Amino acid sequence: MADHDVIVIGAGFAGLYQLHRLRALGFDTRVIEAGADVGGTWYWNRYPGARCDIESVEYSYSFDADLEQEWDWSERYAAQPEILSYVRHVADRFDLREDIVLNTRVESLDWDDATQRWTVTASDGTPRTARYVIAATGCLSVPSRPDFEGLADFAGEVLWTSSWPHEGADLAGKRVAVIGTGSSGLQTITAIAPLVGSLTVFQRTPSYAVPAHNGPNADRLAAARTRYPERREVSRASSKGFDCDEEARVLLIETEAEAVVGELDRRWDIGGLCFGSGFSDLLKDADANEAVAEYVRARIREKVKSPELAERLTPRTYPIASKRMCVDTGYFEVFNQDNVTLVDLAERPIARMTGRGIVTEDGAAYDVDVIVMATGFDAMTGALNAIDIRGTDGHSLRDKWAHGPRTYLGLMSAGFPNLFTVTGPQSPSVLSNMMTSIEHHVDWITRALTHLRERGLRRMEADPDAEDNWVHTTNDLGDLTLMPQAASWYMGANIPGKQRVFMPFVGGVGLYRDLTNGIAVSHYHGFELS
Ligand code: NA7
Repeated sequence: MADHDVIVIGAGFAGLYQLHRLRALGFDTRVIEAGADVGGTWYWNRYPGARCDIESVEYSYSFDADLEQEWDWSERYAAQPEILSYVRHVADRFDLREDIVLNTRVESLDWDDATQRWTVTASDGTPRTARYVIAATGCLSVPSRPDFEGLADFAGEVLWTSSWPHEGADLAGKRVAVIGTGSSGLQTITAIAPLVGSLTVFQRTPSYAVPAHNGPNADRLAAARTRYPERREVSRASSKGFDCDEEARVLLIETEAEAVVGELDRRWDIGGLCFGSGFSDLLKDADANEAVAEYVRARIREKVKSPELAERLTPRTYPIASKRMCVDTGYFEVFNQDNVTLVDLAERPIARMTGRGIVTEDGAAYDVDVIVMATGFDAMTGALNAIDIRGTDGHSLRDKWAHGPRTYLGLMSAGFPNLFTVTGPQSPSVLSNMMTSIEHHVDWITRALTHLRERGLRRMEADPDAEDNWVHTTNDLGDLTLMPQAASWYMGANIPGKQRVFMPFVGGVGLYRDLTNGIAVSHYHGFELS
């Protein structure tokens, strides 16, 4: 039996940094990773056009000043191969690989009250125990694979953006269908449109997208390198975890319409997700939201030549930013190409797949060589629920979370001692720059384990009352916004049968950081330590 101080599940950005921190402090730590290499999200999502929608000088580790200075980010928004090279570089540079077990999926966790340890069962059959388990399992790591009738009969190739073949896929000249128009769909569609023979896009809900204005990064990188520490501090204190020039302007009290448009123009020209940070009432007031949404709709109309097509590509049924906004580079213009067709599933839903392609409910048949599924993820809770986790008295986490996740601070769940989650549900994670949130959680957990060790303590658990309060707080805060109005993956709405409950903490990264650090300083108020 291999016994460790800590087992970390997942060797993505979170798991690697967690290993680095704990090992430096002398904790015997083992990371177990399902993939054949490190990288997590960036190992699996290698579809054409895959790219981060946070700027590279923000979406990178801040824990090592030399690393910040050494690594060259070639573009404003890094593409997947460059991010994967960076993760691999970090694993090598900090000698992390020796403590990582690859190609191994954790299947179950069982808490033993007598020994105060977790038994970790994984696909390699090696028996392992650990005092602490840290789930660095990612928020978008379990693909949603809709059960389309007849899919098995399709004679062509089916490709999933979330597990794209490592050897790549030759789409040149082929008839390709893409199902899904979230970030992955938009990026794939834009990248493959110039090379495929024909492209048929199956859209259930149109996305709001802001321009990336991607490009070479030399000037931005040089500027960032002169002030990385200050920049990171701003990001840590911000609401979204990246430096966004957050002016607290209130759209509805702006008396001059030109002032609103001027600010939106300014942010549109800068590009990226800071577009949504100009007005503090964007997600609090329906009229303010509608004004910004209408601005973006007008931009879509400018890009798409056919007014009818533009209308179909225009989101109207949910508030802007209540789902993750997409960041695009020429997505809408793709629909001006003669060989690109949009199928609006709101009007004609998919009925089934056949040997030749896709048939919609109105009987129209779309014959294709390849179907690309860009259908998203079982977000936030999917990866944890995929593991059979049994806490005190054998209670299951899946059962506990059947009506939505229940955590204290998104870090622990009552009844599951010594089990921590990095960027878990009810933390800001998916609403933020994931790197800022990952580093904060890893630092917080590391500090907690050090606190326990220094005091000869062996067990930490969320108090049920503190957890209840946190669940209410996150739900109530969510309800103060327009976000629950969208049928989004933040709500679990994309997974049939999943409880609809708003999962992230909307209070912002800076507030959450102060709160959680304050709780650590107050000797972990709301946790039971023994
Ligand atoms: P998303 O954003 O969940 O997008 C998935 C897309 O797939 C979305 O357009 C869905 O439509 C569509 N979808 C899902 N299931 C179906 C079925 N059954 N039929 C038709 N269309 C379907 O996932 P992404 O991978 O694009 O992006 C995830 C995150 O990665 C993103 O937010 C960034 O943070 C990076 P729907 O909108 O549900 O109607």
